[in-house]
Amino acid sequence: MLRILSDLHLFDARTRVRDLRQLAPLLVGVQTLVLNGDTCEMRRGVTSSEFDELKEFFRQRVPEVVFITGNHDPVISDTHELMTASGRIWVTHGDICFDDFTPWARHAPQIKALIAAKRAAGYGDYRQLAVRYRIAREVAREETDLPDRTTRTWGAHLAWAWHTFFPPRQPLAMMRCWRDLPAAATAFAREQRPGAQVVVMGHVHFPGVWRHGSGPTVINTGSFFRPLGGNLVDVFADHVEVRRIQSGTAGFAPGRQLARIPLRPPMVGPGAPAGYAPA
Ligand SMILES: [Mn+2]
Repeated sequence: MLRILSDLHLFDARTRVRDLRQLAPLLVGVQTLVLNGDTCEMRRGVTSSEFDELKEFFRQRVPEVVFITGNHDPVISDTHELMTASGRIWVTHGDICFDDFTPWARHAPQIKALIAAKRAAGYGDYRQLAVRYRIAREVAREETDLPDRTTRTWGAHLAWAWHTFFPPRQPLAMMRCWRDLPAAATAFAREQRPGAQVVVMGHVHFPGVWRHGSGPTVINTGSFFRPLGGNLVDVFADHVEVRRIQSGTAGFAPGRQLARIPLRPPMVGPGAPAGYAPA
């Protein structure tokens, strides 16, 4: 079984994951683990030995691990998306659904300026996924106006809260993104990944399952932050399951099933999406 998690935000002062071993119950029986972005906070305070330790933790427990990039870990790998189940499932972090990636960020003006400079420099059509991924990951590497997320003191928490909730433009922008992501993901999938029946994203930290008209089912896996928490996605041969991630004294574990989505037979032969031969 292939399991998708996202937004662990390891090393961030507010993630509920304080020790990697808390994650062990989520890895039992998993053949392929897909970490769909923002696995760790790489832009401040992560040493290369901490980074090696976390990669090793997963690789010791799961036969195959796929690290997909997010805006907080833009250099964790060169993988920005995954098409799985013969092209029926599209997995990507989700920031590329928004023209300015993280519209709720306090440093949104800097993000906008970096994007504008790259678009003016002729990176290509901004509607194209390859262009989006390239610009998004370069911007994430170049951002400098970032709050301190990794210091665990009351002063640092207060500064973070102030920077996150004031001015209130920021929480309002975040709620707009909660509202807009399912429709944006549906539109993007229809254009760029028309064979996808299921789209799995994280990024906005708002877990849920949506379907707009005849579009694909959009799943958001939330995060490991309070208060909304997260969901996991399990991919089987003929269906997808969404389950709540529950937390207890033993750490995090798969909880109750929230949705079960049957997969249509894979598209093979003439008319199948180019490049997505069945595994
Ligand atoms: Mn993100």
